[in-house]
Amino acid sequence: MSLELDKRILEIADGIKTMRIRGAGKIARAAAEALKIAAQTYKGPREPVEFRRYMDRVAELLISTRPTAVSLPNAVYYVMYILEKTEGGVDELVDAVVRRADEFIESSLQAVKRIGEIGARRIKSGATVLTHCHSSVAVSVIKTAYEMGKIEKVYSTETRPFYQGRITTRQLLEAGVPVIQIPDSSVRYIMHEIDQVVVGADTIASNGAVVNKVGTSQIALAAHEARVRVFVAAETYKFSPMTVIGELVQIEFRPETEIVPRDWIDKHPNVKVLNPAFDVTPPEYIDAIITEEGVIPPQAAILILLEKFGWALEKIKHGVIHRVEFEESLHE
Ligand code: RUB
Repeated sequence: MSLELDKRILEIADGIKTMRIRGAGKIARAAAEALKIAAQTYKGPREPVEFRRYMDRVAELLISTRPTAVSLPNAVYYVMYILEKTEGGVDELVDAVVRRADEFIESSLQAVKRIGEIGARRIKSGATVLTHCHSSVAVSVIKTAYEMGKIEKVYSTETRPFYQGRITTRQLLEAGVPVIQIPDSSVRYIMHEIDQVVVGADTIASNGAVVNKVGTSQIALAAHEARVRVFVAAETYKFSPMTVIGELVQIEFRPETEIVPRDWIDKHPNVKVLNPAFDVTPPEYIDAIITEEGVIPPQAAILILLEKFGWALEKIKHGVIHRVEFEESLHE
């Protein structure tokens, strides 16, 4: 018989699925928080094996909510790994999960701040910057650069169909940054005014390809054509170790009703509507990736993976990796 989960856990899972909680970093932190709540509200048998089984169930539920951002499974595995490392009774395991979740959340927030500082140094004085979607990390870079007096103005795309660009615009306005909201389709027209593009990432593959909000690759293409530099701001837990062995990143397709209203679909039953939420920008169109560890060329993504996942990569190569072992090297 499976235990009933605390309402807050289900709310977080549903929040991620329905995008009330969104953005790769926030999703990761929310998942860590849900694991913490799960541990704190465990009411099952006082057997460690039962507690582990229950936590596995919560972990699987969280990972199943959205497929593209690797930050989500990376965060979950990071927290869950402590269950492999901790001995003792259920009380000890609960404490360990709570501490581990707090540690992830804290280090994730620190990383966002640090990338803001490192990234701001890469913004040139008097820059006009273009950003896409809403990335907390990209906003952190832009805000910090603005505080340093470097930003003249920012173009923020609407980011159809979900309009996350409006969140970016609002946050930048609140910080006093001059910001202009533009439709996604005007990016190439506006590109001659842009000095630098700064975007976030959901997942970075081992070859340096960046998976981010759909439209990012078109922006990168237009920037490339206009010789405008493209920077990706991303914490190291957005790098995907499984891509080292050729696993592809799954692109999420969201409901058609985000694109057109239900009654329109009903009136045009033969029209197929597609709503891919992310796309892949090849490394050739990216100038640098700004992480909390420093700035790297996209081609050096493998070095981040080797540094953070080195031990696990050996096992991945031999096909004997399982997700918890994986996590060990991620954070050592
Ligand atoms: C959000 C998106 C963001 C990245 C990075 O997509 O693509 O650019 O997740 O965000 P969605 P952050 O709105 O579909 O989740 O820097 O905040 O982690």
